[in-house]
Amino acid sequence: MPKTIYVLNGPNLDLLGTREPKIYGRDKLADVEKLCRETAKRHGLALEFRQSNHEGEIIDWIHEAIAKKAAGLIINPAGHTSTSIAILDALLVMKAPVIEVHITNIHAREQFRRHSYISQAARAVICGMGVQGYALAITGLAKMTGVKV
Ligand code: CA2
Repeated sequence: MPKTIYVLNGPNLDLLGTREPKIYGRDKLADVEKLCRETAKRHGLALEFRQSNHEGEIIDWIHEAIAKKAAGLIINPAGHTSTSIAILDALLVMKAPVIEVHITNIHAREQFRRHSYISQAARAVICGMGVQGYALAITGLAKMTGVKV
């Protein structure tokens, strides 16, 4: 049975590639999912890829990942990054590694984007690498979880 990892995407990321291409690029969320599926497959990992505009749904999925003993979790918390103690609390329960991903370099943007509650639960944070950050995160998780290709 392959190990499963979760990739969770927060609010408004369903708009990726349709608005603000100068900031977020032209790839759609479906392209990001394809990239993640290809990368996970290369590393022999099964993948759950999800997006929600609702904080509670994201928390339910983190609980699901924990209950199903996921090998790791990647999260782009989007707008919840600087506000959600609830998502942080859910992630702190997870023993498997968590990687926080942002498409943009949040530290080079507005002040309010620079503080992340989520980082306190993250083994690693990748930001500013565009959507390739997701592939890097999956490769990093594969190394951390010791999956052999
Ligand atoms: O850089 C990232 O990945 C962010 O997590 C994206 C969030 C933003 O709130 C964070 O500060 C940084 C925004 C996600 C919304 O994505 C959109 C994509 C296209 C058009 C409109 C929003």
